[in-house]
Amino acid sequence: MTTVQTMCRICECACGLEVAVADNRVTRIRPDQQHPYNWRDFCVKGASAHKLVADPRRIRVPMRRDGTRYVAASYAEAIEDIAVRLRRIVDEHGADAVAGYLGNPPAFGFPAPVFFYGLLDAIGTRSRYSAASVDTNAWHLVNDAMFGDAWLPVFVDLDACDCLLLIGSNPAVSGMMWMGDMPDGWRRALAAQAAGAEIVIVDPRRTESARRAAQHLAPVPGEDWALLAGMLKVIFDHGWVDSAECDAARGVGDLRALLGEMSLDDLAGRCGVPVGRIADVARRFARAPAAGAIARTGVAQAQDGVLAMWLTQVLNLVTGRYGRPGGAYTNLPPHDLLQGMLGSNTRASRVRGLDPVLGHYSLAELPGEITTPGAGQVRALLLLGGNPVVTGPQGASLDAALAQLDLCVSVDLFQRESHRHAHWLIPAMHWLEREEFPVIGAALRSRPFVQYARRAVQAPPGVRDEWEFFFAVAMLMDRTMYGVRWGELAAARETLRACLDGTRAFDLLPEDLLRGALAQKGVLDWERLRSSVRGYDYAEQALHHPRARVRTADGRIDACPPRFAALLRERVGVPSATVGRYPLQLISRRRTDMMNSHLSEYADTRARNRGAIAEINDHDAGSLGIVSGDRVRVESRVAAVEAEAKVSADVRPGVVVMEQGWGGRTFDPHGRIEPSAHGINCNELVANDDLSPLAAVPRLNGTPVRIEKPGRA
Ligand SMILES: Nc1nc2c(c(=O)[nH]1)N[C@H]1C(S)=C(S)[C@@H](COP(=O)(O)OP(=O)(O)OC[C@H]3O[C@@H](n4cnc5c(=O)[nH]c(N)nc54)[C@H](O)[C@@H]3O)O[C@H]1N2
Ligand SMILES: Nc1nc2c(c(=O)[nH]1)N[C@H]1C(S)=C(S)[C@@H](COP(=O)(O)OP(=O)(O)OC[C@H]3O[C@@H](n4cnc5c(=O)[nH]c(N)nc54)[C@H](O)[C@@H]3O)O[C@H]1N2
Ligand code: SF4
Ligand SMILES: [Mo]
Repeated sequence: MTTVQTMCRICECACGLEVAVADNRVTRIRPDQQHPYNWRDFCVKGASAHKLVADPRRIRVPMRRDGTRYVAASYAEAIEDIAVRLRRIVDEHGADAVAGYLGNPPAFGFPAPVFFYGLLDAIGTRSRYSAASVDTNAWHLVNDAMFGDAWLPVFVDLDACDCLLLIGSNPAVSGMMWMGDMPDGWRRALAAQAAGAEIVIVDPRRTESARRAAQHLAPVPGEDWALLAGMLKVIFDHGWVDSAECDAARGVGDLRALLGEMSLDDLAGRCGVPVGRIADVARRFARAPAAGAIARTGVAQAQDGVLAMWLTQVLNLVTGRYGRPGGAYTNLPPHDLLQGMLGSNTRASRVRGLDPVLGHYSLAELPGEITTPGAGQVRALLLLGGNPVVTGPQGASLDAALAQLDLCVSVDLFQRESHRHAHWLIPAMHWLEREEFPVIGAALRSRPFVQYARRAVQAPPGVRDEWEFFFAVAMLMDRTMYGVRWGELAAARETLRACLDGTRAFDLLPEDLLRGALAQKGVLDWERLRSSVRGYDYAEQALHHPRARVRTADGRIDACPPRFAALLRERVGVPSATVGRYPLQLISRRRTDMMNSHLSEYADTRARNRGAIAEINDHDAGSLGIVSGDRVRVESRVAAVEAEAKVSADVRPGVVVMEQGWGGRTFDPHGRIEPSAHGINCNELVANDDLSPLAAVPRLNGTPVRIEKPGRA
């Protein structure tokens, strides 16, 4: 029996763990209370992570589709077959015929996503998709436009903050993080509130977090921009601004003039928050000695997420909150590796002509790119750790498209709904089996802290590191990857076999690559990183003004990027459209024991109707004749699902709330265990042709729906 200190890699909280191991099996996972960065966020997901490792449905060897079943194969067979088929597709149809989708979990690790992109680069394809288009796109766009850095996290100095404004975030369930984590953040915010500070939560549902906050505002989904514009109007009118900050930034005057054209009454009508409430919150925020505002996925996944994310940062800027104690700040990351890591393609998409965000097209576009004939039609898809049929919009249409692919390869621990049509299932290594420096997380910490994550157990015999798979495919395709090319196909095949049999080592080690890349910035000491068990602070903690890392052309923060200003002006002129057949709006909620669609098989197995509940406001329910426990039909323009009604005063009128992540099956490719599925997939209701402007995010929050008892017209 040994105990391994490592870090959890399920979510951004990056909790320090103590993993008890006996006979290469994890027997228990506990928070590491000595951990210098975080252990207090430790949750049931981390505590039960080892269930995945030992699950009998886990993919432990490459599995090849043979008619309706799967058969085990060797890596050499898998890599050769996949490389040959990819080469044929590229030769006949061009590189863009091969697409990649990166899901969320691999982003918490290191070599797999880097080598995944290495393979996509080696192939030369621009057809890239990721979970960012259902998550972070608006964040990237706003950062890029305002700061010239698509990866600039903004944190709040929670302990000293007098007014914390949280928009579209439920940290009591999700943790205080999203593209920047604040360890133990929710408890720290509550402690500050107990000492006299004020938490203000903006959320259409009175959430677990909103219930604890001093102030809760419940706007109409997707209309937060109007609330924020109203607050800024009040703040400018009263002169509650920091003139030095306003002068230092570009465009504050333009924005002020633009807001001057709007009426507070109209804005209040748009967001459904009375003028008096808007003015009151504006005053609380602007007059507080220290304050900070943060907007998260609640708005980023809604119609005008870009506007709301932008105006939130403007609020921090004009009230002089950046870089001040108790205010909003950024970090100085230990490396610059995120810049350009995902690709630099800017070509508009083939079918819909939409601009990519950070080189990626919207997941909502993937079905059309697979089914629409023509040059560049997607014929092969490589999926790394994603379940987009469940987590993306209108899963049925993506599922139908996936069935048409000439080649679909999934690299995952399990065969999920999205991998139903896969020709190959390639095993993934669980993070408890991986040793790595999680590069993305390291750049998004609110403290200058780094940790090299240790392996707790060895992977099952035969499961190879994912990077080796991607690398080997590139080599067999006779492509160059990270400067390596293995020349003649025949020779390469032989060498490869030796590598895969374990009789020869791959020449390229991701660690060497990383070590070299990290050395360039000169902040991290590799030996120290490798040898420190629980991680360490690589610099003094400081509350940096975003100015410290702005990369805009003139070195100033842009408070009024022209594209955003144009969109704002356009929005004001167009009334929100939630009338007619679909008068309600669907939003989703997360669960403590699930991570998006994965871990659902272990979540609350005793609960009745888990994942199939639709919460609606008591007044709406009254007028529809619905009571708690009724079967109801929730219908959108693209689909209908059935659920059990839960009538609640916590939900804003006009809003329906469902849990996300349910409804997808987990299969056993060995055919021993029946596919399991629980709940229903609320994302079926989300149209894939109704995307937010600029960010191309489907309306996961704010989908127009109707609700009724089945059998009614
Ligand atoms: N337990 C658990 N933790 C998780 C996850 C999980 O699945 N389970 N997922 C992780 C991931 S991948 C992410 S990205 C983060 C996300 O974490 P956050 O970005 O902090 O978002 P959530 O906590 O999901 O809270 C979003 C809130 O927005 C509200 N909302 C919906 N529509 C609107 C709107 O139009 N306006 C406003 N103002 N609010 C709205 C919802 O009611 C919800 O309470 O959480 C992470 N943490
Ligand atoms: N309605 C609604 N939809 C949403 C959201 C919402 O709030 N509401 N949230 C969105 C957000 S924020 C996100 S991030 C996306 C997530 O979208 P996805 O990333 O597509 O979905 P996950 O459910 O996280 O799927 C993860 C897959 O990765 C596999 N996996 C887990 N660990 C590993 C690993 O270490 N290696 C590999 N190779 N595979 C692994 C799991 O088995 C699972 O099949 O969902 C989005 N969808
Ligand atoms: S899943 Fe839970 S234990 Fe793991 S990092 Fe996130 S909060 Fe911590
Ligand atoms: Mo996410």
